[in-house]
Amino acid sequence: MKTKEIILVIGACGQIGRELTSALRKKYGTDSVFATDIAAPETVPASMEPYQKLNVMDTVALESLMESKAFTQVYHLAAVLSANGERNPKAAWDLNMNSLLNVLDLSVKYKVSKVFWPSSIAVFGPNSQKLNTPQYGVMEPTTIYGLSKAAGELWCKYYFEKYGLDVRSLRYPGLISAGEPGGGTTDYAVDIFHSAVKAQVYTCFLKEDTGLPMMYMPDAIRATLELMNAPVVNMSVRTAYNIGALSFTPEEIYSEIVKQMPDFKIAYQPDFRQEIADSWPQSIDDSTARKDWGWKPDYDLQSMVEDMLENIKKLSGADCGQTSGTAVLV
Ligand code: AKB
Repeated sequence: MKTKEIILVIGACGQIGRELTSALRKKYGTDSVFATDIAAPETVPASMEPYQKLNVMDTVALESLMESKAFTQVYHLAAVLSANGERNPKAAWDLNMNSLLNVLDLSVKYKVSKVFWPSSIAVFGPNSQKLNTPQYGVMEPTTIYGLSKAAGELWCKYYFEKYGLDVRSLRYPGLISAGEPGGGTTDYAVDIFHSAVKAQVYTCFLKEDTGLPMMYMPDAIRATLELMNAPVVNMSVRTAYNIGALSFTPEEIYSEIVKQMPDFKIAYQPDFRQEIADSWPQSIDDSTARKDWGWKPDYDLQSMVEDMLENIKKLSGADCGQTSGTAVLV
């Protein structure tokens, strides 16, 4: 007999959380997916219901929720990203690490079947291979966010090996969606669309030739669902899987947008985020994910830009956007 899934999403109001919660609800039913975030309920759209305010650092509150609901899956998305992390490194480390440890401990205690926790290309550093960065190789991240993701990956593997907890993870590249991003170095690739649609000049905080791995949100959501639904025997990676899709520079995405919005202008004013971007890979070797669970992205630069512009135009005026419903459910 198939067990009914009861799913907890932590960080449901963030850039990934909004779209993942909606995709999980399409797949498993609204009432089976319980959304939580630090945001006060009155600031959260009614479509988030069932929703509860939760500070993931509050172990007592998290335990009382997990004790009351018998969750079968937990998606722990709350994190401080790369740029914000550098503003207060110790606070970022504390939140990113201790929240993960809380979730892992309680998931063991309450016998959760599967846990998802996102990692990032930020686990790589200046000594990593820049092009086609392999699954295994030199990492040595230089941001506190990258340090916390690299250490977190090893904690996930440790909990799998010591306690049999089925934790799965992806090293997301920069994620592009109509909704607001969360304080990362790749956020320029979202901000640029909002300026284009508002007919404003976009001032980019990275240099024009800074290549980074990126992914359109519908691909990222589908990757997450595919990973979580893959047979356990196929999971050869217990840290986090490399996944790739697009790689482009600010000038390349600008050129693609200009094809549709010929008056759009860009200026460059690199700031502290340039050093972070320079430490990361330019493209990712995701052959292990392709082999283990069939990963394959759908969107290229042109189709992503077309879809984003259409979505942002539709959304202008609304502040908490969701990318198109083209994410395929698995
Ligand atoms: C960031 O820029 O910090 C994130 C990431 C690549 O994980 N988008």
